[in-house]
Amino acid sequence: MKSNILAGLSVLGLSVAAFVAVGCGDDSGAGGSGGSGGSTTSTTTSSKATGVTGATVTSTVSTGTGMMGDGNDTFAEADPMEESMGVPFVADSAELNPPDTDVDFYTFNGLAGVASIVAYSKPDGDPFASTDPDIVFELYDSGMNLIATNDDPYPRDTQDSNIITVLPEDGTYYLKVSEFCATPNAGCDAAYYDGLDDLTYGVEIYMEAAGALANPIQEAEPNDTVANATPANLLETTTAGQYFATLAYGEFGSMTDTEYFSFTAPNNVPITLGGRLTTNIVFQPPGKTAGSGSARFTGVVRLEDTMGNIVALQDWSTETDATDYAEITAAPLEPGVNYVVRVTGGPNEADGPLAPFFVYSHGVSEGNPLETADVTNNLPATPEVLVHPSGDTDSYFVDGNLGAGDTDHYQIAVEGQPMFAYTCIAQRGGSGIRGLTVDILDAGGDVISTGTEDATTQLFVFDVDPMGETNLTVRITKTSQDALVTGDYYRCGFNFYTPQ
Ligand SMILES: [Ca+2]
Ligand SMILES: [Ca+2]
Ligand SMILES: [Ca+2]
Ligand SMILES: [Ca+2]
Repeated sequence: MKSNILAGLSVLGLSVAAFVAVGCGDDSGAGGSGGSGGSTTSTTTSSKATGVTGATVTSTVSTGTGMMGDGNDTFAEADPMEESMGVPFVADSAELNPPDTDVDFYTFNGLAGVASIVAYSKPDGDPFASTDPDIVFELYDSGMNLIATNDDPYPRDTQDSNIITVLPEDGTYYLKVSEFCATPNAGCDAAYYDGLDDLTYGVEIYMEAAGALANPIQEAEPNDTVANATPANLLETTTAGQYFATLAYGEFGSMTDTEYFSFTAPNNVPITLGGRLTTNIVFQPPGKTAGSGSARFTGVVRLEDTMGNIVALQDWSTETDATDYAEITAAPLEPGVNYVVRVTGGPNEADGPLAPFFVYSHGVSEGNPLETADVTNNLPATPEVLVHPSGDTDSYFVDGNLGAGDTDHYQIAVEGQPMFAYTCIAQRGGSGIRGLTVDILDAGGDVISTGTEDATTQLFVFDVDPMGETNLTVRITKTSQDALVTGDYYRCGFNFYTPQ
């Protein structure tokens, strides 16, 4: 996807995620780094993190199938993928050349069950680099029927595609790889192609049935009450306190079918940056043209403790946008406490040729630095002064809470930059906050920018002129709290920049 607006959105969103990933410890090599290492404590950082040890596959097997005169332009010419340790792969020397017209077809031996198909093209640490192709995946069954598509992953933490689906049966599948600009109506200009200087990519396919996923959890029916919830604890890596993301899945027998998964919040995740233990739970959208291929939307998702408190709730039952997805983001967890994830089906998705399944990735991590002056930051005269994360002089990140009657003020330094952007998530991350509002105040207390969130609108404002101010004050308020949901958490990121 090439949209500048969405790119900006994702870059900022990524910054929030990437900073969270720092909490995993720099020694992990994981986080937002494109799935290397295969371990992470956060699904925000990368859904690729659900793959096990796959990162070594392309580097240990050097001969590829993608460069053989590029004769793989049709189903009939599809190249069989190689396979290593149960992971079908395309070596990362394959090319989309020329990028505006080339498409590459492959076949692989698919195994029934949950699967994660991952592209590797963008350079490490630069998941939106304009020098490398913006990959799009299309997955077809043995009859060459389209069953799933992904341009950019959900959540959009890179432009390297990631299809997460449940393969219906063992057999041959086709994977079509193309540049986003080669898709119909992409409308890419010459400058874009001029900027591409590395056309290579690779593909790896992690399947549960091949033992190549870190922590796949299939529901065990019946799991329709808290008492018979399917156990879905996170799996610790070889590094204490670091956890693989769980990839949990099941099927909705009907629109109102409800399933429970249980887990205990880990009590040993390192908290080193002033944050708290948080969780992210992200569902893949259904349908074949932009999603997993499932025939049903995910409706209502809840995170509950065993006392029945609803920490987070995401009601997606009226959501039918093909590329929106249910997520719980930045929800706080109490270490050592038991929780359940409660999942209820949504509307039928006519675009989905596969079973009415759901699949979600679930990770835990230290969140952004938590607000520390909840009482004094009520007043604009005494805002809480935010500090940059280590090694980043353009951004600020904070997690906070808005209790009844609460107002939070933060001070951020402009650092001489000509533009800034900000994003926050509360309701759209499952918080009970309603009507989250961010006002940006100048030194005189006048509002120079306002952003609001509701059930269908992400709070994301960009290209804001800081009006020559040295510091800006951020005021965060809400209009109400959902009657059912106890969680009143929010997560924000602020980024100053020079427009390109
Ligand atoms: Ca080709
Ligand atoms: Ca893409
Ligand atoms: Ca406050
Ligand atoms: Ca507060």
